Amino acid sequence: MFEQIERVPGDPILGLIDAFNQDVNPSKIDLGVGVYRDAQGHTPILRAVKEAEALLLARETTKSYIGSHGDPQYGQHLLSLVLGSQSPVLEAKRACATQAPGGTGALRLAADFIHKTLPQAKVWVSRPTWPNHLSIFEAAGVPTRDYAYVDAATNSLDFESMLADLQEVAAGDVVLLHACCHNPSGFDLSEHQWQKIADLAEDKGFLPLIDFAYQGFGLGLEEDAYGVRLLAERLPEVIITSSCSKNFGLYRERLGTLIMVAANHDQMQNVKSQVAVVARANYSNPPAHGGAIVTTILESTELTAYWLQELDEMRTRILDLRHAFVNALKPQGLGDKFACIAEQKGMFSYTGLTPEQVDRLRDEYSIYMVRSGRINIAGINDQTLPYLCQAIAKVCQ
Ligand code: PLP
Ligand code: TYF
Repeated sequence: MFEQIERVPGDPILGLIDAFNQDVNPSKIDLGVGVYRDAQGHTPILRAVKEAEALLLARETTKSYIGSHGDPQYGQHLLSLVLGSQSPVLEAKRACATQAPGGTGALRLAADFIHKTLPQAKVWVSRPTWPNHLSIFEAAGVPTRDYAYVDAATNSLDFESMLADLQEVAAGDVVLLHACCHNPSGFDLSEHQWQKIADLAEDKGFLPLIDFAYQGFGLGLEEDAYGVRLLAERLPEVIITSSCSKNFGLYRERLGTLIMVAANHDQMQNVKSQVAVVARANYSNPPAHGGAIVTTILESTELTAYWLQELDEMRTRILDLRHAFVNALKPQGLGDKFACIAEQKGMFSYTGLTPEQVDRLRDEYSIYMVRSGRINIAGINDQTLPYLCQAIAKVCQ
C-alpha cells in the first residue's frame, strides 16, 4: 500500500537546521530556528532548571500517570504567571489550566476543542503568522482565514488594516493573537492597540485565542502579559496557549499550558471537562518532567530568583543585540533601512530582506535565515556581527 504514498517537503524552518549543519564554511551563521543562544552560541540549560532536576531526582517517588490536566499545582502556578497573582479572573474562579506537551500541544488541544464544541467557528490568523498555526488547525479540521498584520511595502505593523479586516469576523469566530514577540515579524501591539482589540472583540462577539509562547522575552514577564490579562479580565471567554519552551529553556521537555477562561465557574468546569476528553484522545496524559521542574522552581524562593535573573539575562541580551545590530549597520549606510530591528520585540525580526537576498546570503556567505527575511536575533554574537553586516550590505547594494 505504501507505494502510492508521495513524499512531501519538510518544515522550511526546521529544514534550516540540517542545511546549516552540513555547511563546512567556518564563518557560517545560523539565524534560522527560534531557539535562544548565548554569546557562545549555546542554548544552555538554566541553572534554576539544573538545580530543580537535582532536587527532583532525590525527591521523586513515582512515575505513575498525572491525569489528563497534568499536575494541579503546576496548573495553579501557570495561572498566576500568565493571568497575574492578583487576577480578578482567578478570584472569580473562571479560569482553568491544562498541562500540555509544549505550546504546540496546547494549540492542538485548543484546535480540537474548537472543532468538537464550536463546529461553526473559523479561526482568523495574522498575515503572516507562525506556519505551524495553519498546520495545526488544518490537522484538526478547523477552517482558517487571515487578517492583515504586516505591511510588506513598509515592513511595519499595519494596525488600521488589521482592524478593518477584523470588522469582517463573524460572532462566534475565533481570532488568534500573538500575546507578545510576534512570530515571525517582531511587531507587537501597543497597550492602546490591545484596548482597541478588546473593544472590537466585545462589539463583534469573537473569541480571542492568544498564543503566549514568549512570556518574558519582550518587555518583561508582567509587561508581556498586558494584552492577555486585559482580554481575560474584560471579556467573558478567552483561550490562552502558553509555552515554557523559551522562558524556562525547556524546549525538548515539551511543556505548555492551555488556559480556558469562561464567563463563570460553572461554565469553566463544563469547558474543562471537554478539554480532558480532547487530551485523552490525543495522548492521554502529558509528560510530567517539565512541569515538575517548573513547579519545583516556582515553589522555591531561591530557584525563582535564579530563574528571574536568567530570564532577564536572555531578554536583555536580545535587546542589546538589536541595538548593536542597527548601530553596526549605520556605517554601511543601512541604519535607517533596518531601524525597525531596534523597535521589534522578542527573538524574531522581519528584516525586509527579499527571498532573493536571503538566498544570496545563504549561498555566498553561509548565513541562514527563513526566506521571508525573518532572523533569530539570538543567533548573532559580537564575533559574527561585523561579517553579518558586511554580507547584508553586499546583498543590499
Ligand atoms: N507559538 C509560537 C508563535 C511559536 O513560535 C512556538 C514555537 O516556538 C510555539 C507556539 C510552540 O512552542 P513549543 O511547542 O515548543 O512550546
Ligand atoms: O518559529 C520558530 O523558529 C520556532 C521553532 O515546526 C519551531 O517556533 C519552528 C518550526 C516548527 C516548530 C518549532
